[in-house]
Amino acid sequence: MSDITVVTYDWVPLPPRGHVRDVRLCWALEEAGLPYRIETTPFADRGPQHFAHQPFGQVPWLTDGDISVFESGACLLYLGEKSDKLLPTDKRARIETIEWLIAGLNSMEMVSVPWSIHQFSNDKQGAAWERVDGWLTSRLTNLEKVIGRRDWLAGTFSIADILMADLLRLVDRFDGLKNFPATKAYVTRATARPAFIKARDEQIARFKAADAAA
Ligand SMILES: N[C@@H](CCC(=O)N[C@@H](CS)C(=O)NCC(=O)O)C(=O)O
Repeated sequence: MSDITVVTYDWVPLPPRGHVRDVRLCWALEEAGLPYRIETTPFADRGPQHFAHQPFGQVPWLTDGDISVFESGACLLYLGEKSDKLLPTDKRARIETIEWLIAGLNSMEMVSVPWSIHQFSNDKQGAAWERVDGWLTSRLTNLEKVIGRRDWLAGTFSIADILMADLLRLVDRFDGLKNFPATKAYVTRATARPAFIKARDEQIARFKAADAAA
């Protein structure tokens, strides 16, 4: 029996709306057809209750009965255990999914996040920007070769694609995929899925409702 709650902020400023990482969890839950609830935690005032679940004061986390999981990658792995639509049971496909999930987090997102911070800050001059832009270009050049040969990273659609496509769509938002057509097509393919559209649109609607209630 599933009793899953996804916890996210009660409000965020406009720029990150649609990109807050609870979308990864909701996307996965929608793909798997698992029931869930959303709960919110204050963005402005992060108290001990928040830090008890997420030691960095961030979101998302999920709870399932008395289990609490933080880090979007860990949450995706946790949800993957509940559905082979998210994480295959075949041994080879399973480890391929896990390696691509971790590659998304540790080889791509560690580069795409600093790159996006430069973009959000409109700080695109100087040595630091050149370095991070070159770093991302190098990662995307290698990823492009892989994605050009397959629809999904581990054969069939999985949590690895949820993670990878979600981080890449932020790069795409700043036109960072313009020289990487296969990667751009991959993001388009992933984000055309009804489960993603529902998860993203509901996130945007929630934050808009919070504006209206304020
Ligand atoms: N590695 C974490 C990153 C979480 C993260 O960056 N969350 C953002 C929202 S998407 C956040 O809470 N930002 C506010 C902050 O860092 O204080 C994960 O994947 O869950």
